[in-house]
Amino acid sequence: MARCHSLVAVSILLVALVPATSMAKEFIVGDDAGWTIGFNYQAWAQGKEFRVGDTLVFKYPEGAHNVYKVNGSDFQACTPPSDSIPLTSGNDHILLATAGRKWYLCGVGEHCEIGGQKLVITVQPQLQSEAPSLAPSPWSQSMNAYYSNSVEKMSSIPAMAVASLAATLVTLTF
Ligand SMILES: [Cu+2]
Repeated sequence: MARCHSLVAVSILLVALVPATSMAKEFIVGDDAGWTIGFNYQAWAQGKEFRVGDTLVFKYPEGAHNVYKVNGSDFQACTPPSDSIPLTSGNDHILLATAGRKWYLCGVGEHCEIGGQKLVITVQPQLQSEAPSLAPSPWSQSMNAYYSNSVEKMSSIPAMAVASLAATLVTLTF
């Protein structure tokens, strides 16, 4: 019976803690200025830490601008590729799914060339495990290993926290 209870408790812990500790952020490009001309997006991006799982939101009056995701050379030249379709909703969410350099520009008129409406960012990989605050017992280390494998890339800090908590709890209830 104890085993049953502790398994239920561990499951509840997992469900309760993992989503709450997810660290994904949402960046409103340009903050209050939004996506527009005459704004320094390089200055805006400077010092910000973009990570896989975060979201960029381009906000602008629908029809006034658009958003193309481009490569580095198109970015330099301010030319959106003719075969790609821009985002045009005025509230465009882009999930940063992979690490690396990402380039965006507005394809309306000369907003990119003259208006400087272009953004380049570097997306970092998701945060990997940092040292857990509790000294791990051999058992909780194996729990950590288990959880990082099974929960896979779900941010490993919460996974480790959950594993430590779960380990403590199981030890107590057994
Ligand atoms: Cu524009």
